[in-house]
Amino acid sequence: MSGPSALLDRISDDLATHGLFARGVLCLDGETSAPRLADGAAARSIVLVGPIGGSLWPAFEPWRATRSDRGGDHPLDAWSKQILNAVAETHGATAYFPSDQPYQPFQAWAKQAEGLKPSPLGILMHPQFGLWHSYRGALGFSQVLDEPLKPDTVSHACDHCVDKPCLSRCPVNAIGPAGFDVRACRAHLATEAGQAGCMQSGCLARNACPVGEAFRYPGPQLRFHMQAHRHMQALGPARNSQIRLPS
Ligand code: B12
Repeated sequence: MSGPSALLDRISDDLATHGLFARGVLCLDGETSAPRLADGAAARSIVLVGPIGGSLWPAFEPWRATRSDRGGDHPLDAWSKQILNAVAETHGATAYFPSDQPYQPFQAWAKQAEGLKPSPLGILMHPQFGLWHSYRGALGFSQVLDEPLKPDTVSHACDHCVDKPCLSRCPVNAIGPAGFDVRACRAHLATEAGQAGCMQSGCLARNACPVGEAFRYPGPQLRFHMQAHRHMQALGPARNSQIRLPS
């Protein structure tokens, strides 16, 4: 079999052994903001790639253990690049990564491809996986792919959540209607209480969300992401000040 959906099946097979999934597909209609392919042309389709719950951890952890440098300063990015650059080469795609600058609009892509909306934390809410999902990269293609994974309508769980525990669990109120106060969050993480709380068990606000609890990351992965969040290099004012969340 050939054609766009067969291509997607082959990509999905290649990703599955690494605990990664083709999360969604979106087509770009020759937009000027479309990311560039390796040959300089605008990408016509994007396949979003990411884990579901802790699915990547059983592949990532053993990989990291074999590296003499433990994967370097950004091990998850290094691992993702190794896998996705190879998958991209196999399938004639160009790979993009969420932490590479200039930032590609991964969340905007996910909204379009998967119909997701932001939770009060800024992280996109998935109807099944809750806040326990992310994006490790995207594959850009010169051809227009089918969008078989695109849902018609997606229920946004936060619309039906009356208590919104995510808004009241942060020990330093770093999350509120005005946005996410990164500075307050990081200052707390450096304290004894922060070390014993969020650094140990993961962001308490994120943990408070009742949606997709079965997909919560395993403890070592939660701690890994909190370390990364705490130590992420400040690259500009937005990183260290009050961040206004999307509407
Ligand atoms: C910079 C950045 C941060 C910065 C600041 C965010 C900001 N807006 O400036 C900091 C370091 C604070 C941060 C923190 C986290 N981030 Co962040 N971050 C990014 C990054 C690299 C760029 C965002 C950006 O500027 N995009 C450029 C614009 C043009 O793209 P966009 O899609 O249109 O932008 C949307 C987002 O910026 C969003 N937004 C705005 N403000 C905030 C604030 C937060 C905290 C988040 C998560 C999103 C968000 O609204 C925009 C419109 O939709 C993205 C990856 C990416 N390339 O998108 C990840 C990304 C948004 N982050 C992500 C995550 C998971 C986190 C953390 C939970 C990670 C962690 N280690 O715990 C924390 C949140 C802390 C918490 N409360 O739990 C995920 C979100 C996945 C999802 N399910 O939605 C992304 C997509 C990375 C990924 N690999 O999947 N992040």
